[in-house]
Amino acid sequence: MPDVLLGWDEHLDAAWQELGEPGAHGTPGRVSRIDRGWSTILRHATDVEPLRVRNIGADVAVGDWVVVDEAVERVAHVIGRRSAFVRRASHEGDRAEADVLAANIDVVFLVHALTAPPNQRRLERELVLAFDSGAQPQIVLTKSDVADDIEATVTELRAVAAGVPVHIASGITGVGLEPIRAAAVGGRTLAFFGASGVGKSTLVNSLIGRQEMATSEVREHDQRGRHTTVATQLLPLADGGWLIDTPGFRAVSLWLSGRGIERAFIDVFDLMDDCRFRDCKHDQEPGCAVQAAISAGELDPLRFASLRRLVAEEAALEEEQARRERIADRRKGGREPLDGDPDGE
Ligand SMILES: Nc1nc2c(ncn2[C@@H]2O[C@H](COP(=O)(O)OP(=O)(O)OP(=O)(O)O)[C@@H](O)[C@H]2O)c(=O)[nH]1
Ligand SMILES: [Mg+2]
Ligand SMILES: [Zn+2]
Repeated sequence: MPDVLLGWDEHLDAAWQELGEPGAHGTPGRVSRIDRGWSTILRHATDVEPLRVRNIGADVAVGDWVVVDEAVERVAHVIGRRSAFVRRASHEGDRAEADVLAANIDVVFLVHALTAPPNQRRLERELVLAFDSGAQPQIVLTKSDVADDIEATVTELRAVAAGVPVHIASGITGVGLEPIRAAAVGGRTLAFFGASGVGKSTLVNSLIGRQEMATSEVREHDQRGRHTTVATQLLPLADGGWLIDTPGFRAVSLWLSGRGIERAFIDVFDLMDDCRFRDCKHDQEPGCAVQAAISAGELDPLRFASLRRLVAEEAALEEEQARRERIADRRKGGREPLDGDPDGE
């Protein structure tokens, strides 16, 4: 039986059983770090000699539970995830690929710094991914020890926070860390995401009580970070529970969304329910509750525009996926690809 203290649970156990033979061979371990084709794997919560094996060809992410082959050379199986924070990989021009930033997490902390101007549009996108992850989203606003107008920043971000908890903290003074630590009770896994320089690693170091992760100064003129953390890492908390520190990322591109958009924009969807016509386009229609709220100053038109962009982005992605599936089906059926099909060879 894999280690419950490392995050094993019934869901993972069921997914493991489903692998059957030879998948059920060997005891699963948890990926704590990935470096260019190598996975570091913990076999139990206090493993001081983790395995290091190849993961070429295996679709692994930090936090995954995996089964290693008998020769202990490579990842043989990845056990079905119970949650994962996924964005669209940012390879310009390429076909859409998923980029799994962390797996098997209980709480997603979206980290923003109180020292930078509030970025509502970024938080909205992050919330969509966080809701879609299957984990519980929360927000941490860092650098409270040096921020000027905390109230104003908090108010702006809360306006787009879809009701999720917002914590104000400092990784330097340790203020505001208790609610974050409390989220890990019961051996749960917390993952931190956000732009470079917002203070994720500083927060993680403060929570675990030692300088495990390297940190570095942001650029003075624009508060941008220097991409200090280069590898995602799973780290134990002293009293149980796990933290995942991740490299700062710039692009928050949507991956296929479940109900993430609806949940991140629940206030706007609630308004839409009140439109007079069920097929209201929220444009010029009479009785449109969305336009009424915008006129009344109750809904920021920028937030509504943001929702429209996200819905369009998701629709384009779904369209592309559907097209790829059609092509794959046709190939399976042994028929020729259609003329002019960019994917047909
Ligand atoms: N005053 C103050 N400085 C902080 C706080 N948190 C982080 N910093 C500083 O901000 C800078 C960036 O912090 P990091 O923890 O490296 O940021 P990060 O989010 O891990 O950045 P990447 O690894 O590049 O994604 C460092 O100089 C930290 O000392 C805080 O709460 N208060
Ligand atoms: Mg970092
Ligand atoms: Zn409407």
